[in-house]
Amino acid sequence: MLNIILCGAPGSGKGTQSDFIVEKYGLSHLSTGDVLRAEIKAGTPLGKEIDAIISKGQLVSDDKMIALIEHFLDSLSKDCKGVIFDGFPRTVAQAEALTAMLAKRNMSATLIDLMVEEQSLIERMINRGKTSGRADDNLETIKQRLQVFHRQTAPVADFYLEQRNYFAINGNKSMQQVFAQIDNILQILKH
Ligand code: B4P
Repeated sequence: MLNIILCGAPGSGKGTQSDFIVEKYGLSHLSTGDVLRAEIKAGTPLGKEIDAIISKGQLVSDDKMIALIEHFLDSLSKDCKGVIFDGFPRTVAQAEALTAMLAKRNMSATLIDLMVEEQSLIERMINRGKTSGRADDNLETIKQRLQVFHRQTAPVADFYLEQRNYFAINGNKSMQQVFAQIDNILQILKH
């Protein structure tokens, strides 16, 4: 199975590149951001709790996220070609839990790190905010999310680097040029 983790700052293009990868490689796509937004849209009590957290640019608790991933892994079909973890893990605790959950199922995952300059990230999210309707695509929340990223998510890359399960790519290029870099990595990982 070809399991990859797309990691990068908010707005780095994880969702965008996931769509390209699904189209070419037919992998199962799990975007934790999409799952959380669906829960908010459903208007459940849990959704209301999540909405308050995301609107402030904070992360949902590790316990909730790890339970969600365990449930997803249990639901995978036998003929699944592999998984794109988009936006998970976002903390070292989530990375440790994912490694253990995958090992239990004789699986592992490689992290692909989308490196994008901060000014571009801000511009992209402000632009997305014009149409996304997302409560977290405004300048104040974006700045908060970037701080949370540097403090809590950036160490996840080191975790995978130490395990030699890590690739970094230049995410400042066009969507197609970024995908070309990811495609090269996936060709290596497939063999
Ligand atoms: P996410 O949904 O993961 O969203 P994101 O980081 O903002 O976006 P992404 O990197 O996917 O960017 P996109 O492709 O859309 O997270 C949202 C929130 O959910 C988090 O802040 C957190 O609160 C919560 N959450 C999620 N997972 C969690 C977890 N594991 N633990 C705890 N909390 C969690 O691209 C952005 C924009 O740029 C788009 O408009 C796109 O068109 C444009 N773009 C993309 N690539 C481009 C390129 N190469 N050039 C120019 N523009 C580009």
